[in-house]
This record gives sequence, C-alpha cells and structure tokens, in this order.
Amino acid sequence: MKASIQCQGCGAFLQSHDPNALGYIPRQALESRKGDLICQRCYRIKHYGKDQEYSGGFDAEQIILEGLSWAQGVVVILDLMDFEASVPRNIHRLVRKHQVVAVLNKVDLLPPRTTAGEAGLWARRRLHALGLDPDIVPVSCATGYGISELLAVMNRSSGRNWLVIGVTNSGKSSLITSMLKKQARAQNHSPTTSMFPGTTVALTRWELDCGIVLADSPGLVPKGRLTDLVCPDCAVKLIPARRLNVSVHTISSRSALVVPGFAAVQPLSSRETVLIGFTASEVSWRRANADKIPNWLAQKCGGCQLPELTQEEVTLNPNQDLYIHGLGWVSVRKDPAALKLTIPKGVDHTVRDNMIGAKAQRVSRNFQSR
Ligand SMILES: Nc1nc2c(ncn2[C@@H]2O[C@H](COP(=O)(O)OP(=O)(O)OP(=O)(O)O)[C@@H](O)[C@H]2O)c(=O)[nH]1
Ligand SMILES: [Mg+2]
Ligand SMILES: [Zn+2]
Ligand SMILES: [Zn+2]
Repeated sequence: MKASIQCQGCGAFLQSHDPNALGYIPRQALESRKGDLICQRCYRIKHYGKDQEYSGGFDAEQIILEGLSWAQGVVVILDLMDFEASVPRNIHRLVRKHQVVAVLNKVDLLPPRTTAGEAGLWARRRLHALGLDPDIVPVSCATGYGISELLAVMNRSSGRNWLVIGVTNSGKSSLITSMLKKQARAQNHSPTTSMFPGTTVALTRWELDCGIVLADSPGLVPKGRLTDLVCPDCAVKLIPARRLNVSVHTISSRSALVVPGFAAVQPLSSRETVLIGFTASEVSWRRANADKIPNWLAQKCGGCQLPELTQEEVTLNPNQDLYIHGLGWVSVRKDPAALKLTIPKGVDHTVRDNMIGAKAQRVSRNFQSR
C-alpha cells in the first residue's frame, strides 16, 4: 500500500509493501492512524536507539536544491569535532543567493578551558580562509547553549523560511529538535536524530512560535571521513559523543602515537617530541614502539573493511593541528616536528591552525596521564 504521507521523523514517504525500503510502516499502523505517523526505522531509532538497514538511495543534493527554492535563509551546520569534513564541498555554489548563518555545533564536547567563543573565532578564521564570511553562532544542541542567540539572529532577517543543511551527522535534526524545545506550545513531534549518519532522507518542515519555518534536510555525504568507511560499531566509538579525550605524550623517534587499527603518527627527528592527541572519549592516541606500529595497525575489527594503508610526511608547527578527517587530531608542543602519518587510503587529513590553544592544552595535560 502506498500513501503520500511523509514520516514525521525522517521525511520518507510512508509505504507498507517493502519492509526493507525507506518509509516502511506496517499496514495496520498506516490505516489505523492518520496523524502522527512515523516509519518503522524511525520508531526503532526513537525507542530502541537502533538503526535499520534499508535499500534504496536518495539524492541529498537534489533535495537540498528543492529546499533552496523555498527558503530565504540557510542555516549551515558545522560539526566542531569534525570541522573540515563538515564544511560542505559545494557550499559556495549552494548558498550564493541566500542569507546564510553558520552554526558551530557540539561545543559541549570542548575541553573545559576552551570557551565556545574561542571556538567561534577559530571557526571564523577557518571559514574566512575558504572565502566564506557568514554570521557564526556556536551552539550545543545537546545542552541548548546558543539556541536563543541563533533564533535572535534569524529573527533579525526578514526571511521566514530557513533550510537547515550540512553533512550527515552534523546535528541538523538535533538543531531543529532543540529549537522546538524552546517553544511555549507543547511539541508532540520532532525530527528523528541518531548517532548513525544518513538518518534524515527528505525535507520536513517545522514551524516555530515566532513564525519562522525550518526545513530539515538529508545530510550531504563528505568525502574522506574515516567514520564513513568503518563499520557502525566502530563509527559509534570514533564519533565524539562526550568530552574529547586529550592526552599528552613525550616520545622519541623510536616510538609513535597510534589509534589501534586506524592511524599512526611517528616523529622523524631523533629529538624528543611532545605530541598532544585528541579523539572521541571511546578511543585514544596511545604510545607505541615504532617497530610495533604494523601490529597496532593490524588490530582491525572484523566488521570494518578498510582500504589499505598509505603513508605521508607532514611538518607540523606548534600552533597547528594535524587533523585526520573522522578520527581526531594531533598537535605538537615547543618545536616544529616532521611526522610520518599512516592512515587508510581515501581518508583525508588537513594541517590547520590549532583549534584548542596552548593554554587549554596545558590545563588538559594536568588531568591526563601520559
Ligand atoms: N555531544 C553532542 N552531540 C550532538 C549534538 N548535536 C547532535 N549531536 C549528536 O550527533 C548525532 C547526529 O545528530 P543528528 O541530529 O541526527 O544529525 P543530522 O545532521 O540530522 O544527521 P543526518 O540526518 O544523518 O544527516 C546524534 O548522535 C546527536 O545526538 C551536540 O550539540 N552535542
Ligand atoms: Mg537528520
Ligand atoms: Zn522515518
Ligand atoms: Zn569495525
């Protein structure tokens, strides 16, 4: 049975003929209730936190183009924990005719001594370097931080229709959910959010008390993000969900930092090098003997089918991070360092200005064992 009713969680058109396709809902549920309908996948995510395999794709960019023809403004969500991977590749082309507000999401995951304001200034410089100069509002959809300020910025604009765009898993649906939570009217529904990328599959619209209408959209899939190449269990470990894991290591050229199974960073000089590693809390950079690096990297999970490893030499200054897309980053203290980076082929890396300044790194060091 087909119906032109959309799932209120993910936007899929509801259907009850193919349990493996998007929008599946058992026939009785579709027939018995006309409002408030969500598909089986959203039901499972909302109630059990589980995702369901489904067949059938959708073209996120095409859906976003439809949304752009409706919207006057665009909210671009950037994931502070995976910043470079979360700047949509075609952003210049997508938003050139619209008022744009950039939202810097997940500031709750910063180490305690780094403020959201500092992260916002850092993001402004990073975007400026890419030729982008939007208003930037740091937020946490998890805590509600910055949401009122974002609403104030949007309300200053005459446009009422705002499309929320960004890469998968950046927090688009979470942003709309946290804006709905600020409403005086009780909200029965909100978009489905999940820790797995690819949750939202079509446009859904949400009206706020102030008259602003937000449209949620499917995420653009970035290239080169490790979390898109690993199995779902590993993705959940690698995507930061709690405060970042920060660890400080003094290492010689005969040792290296590794995230077992995924990456290694080895100093090439004979001097001691102080490296600071940043990852999600479930994994960490750990010190390893250089001759054991292949063993550490071979520690793969049975579910991941990663490409073969590739190596590159990178020079890092003390005010820079070596950021590995979808994994985390390493920064160096005191002196510049030549480093040998080993990562799976197809995973991107970027050398960038430090996100977390020396002051916060020093404080983090006091809390971490070496
Ligand atoms: N810690 C933290 N986690 C967040 C925040 N915002 C979103 N998340 C988490 O990020 C994950 C993705 O959130 P979603 O809102 O589903 O992301 P999305 O951009 O809509 O993803 P797609 O629909 O797959 O494109 C979920 O596990 C959220 O709980 C935040 O501010 N802080
Ligand atoms: Mg979503
Ligand atoms: Zn759904
Ligand atoms: Zn795995």
